[in-house]
Amino acid sequence: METTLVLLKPSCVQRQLIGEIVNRFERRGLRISGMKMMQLNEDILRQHYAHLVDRPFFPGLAKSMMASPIVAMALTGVEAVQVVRDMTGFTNARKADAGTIRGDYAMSNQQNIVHASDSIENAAIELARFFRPEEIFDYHSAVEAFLYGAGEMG
Ligand code: IDP
Ligand code: MG
Repeated sequence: METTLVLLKPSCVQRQLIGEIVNRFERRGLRISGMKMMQLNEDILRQHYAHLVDRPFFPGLAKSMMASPIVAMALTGVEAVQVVRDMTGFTNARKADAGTIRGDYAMSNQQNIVHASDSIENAAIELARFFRPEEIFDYHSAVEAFLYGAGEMG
């Protein structure tokens, strides 16, 4: 099992799509291991988007991510990092495939509804950035035997 980080961005919260997006992850069979609303600040965004701080669009990106609270989620499942990333779709929502979250709910390269960790290594770093250890719950999912075949859970 892997756990990955998803952020429901202000573009999701403001458009009142929280329930709809959470529902897509639940329907897929991902287990919600942690979930909370947070107000981000410049400090955490400079860490989270360290690969983009020198880009000209960073100030606008940071502003958009602080425009309202966000919802942080920890999602758990077999190969959850790649599964969630595939559900998220291409960064520029106008180029994202229909059927992905960005391809179904967004029109922007920046206001693209969700963040999802892009590797197992980054998922661990990002989960630790947004959650305290006690905010992530390792509970048993009662439907697991019907979500996965024998041996698939490793
Ligand atoms: P990702 O969210 O698909 O992993 P990244 O390249 O890691 O894409 O970029 C992080 C976020 O920065 C994007 O989701 C988007 O909100 C914003 N972003 C990326 N590229 C641009 C751009 O060219 N203009 C404006 N915002 C951008
Ligand atoms: Mg990224």
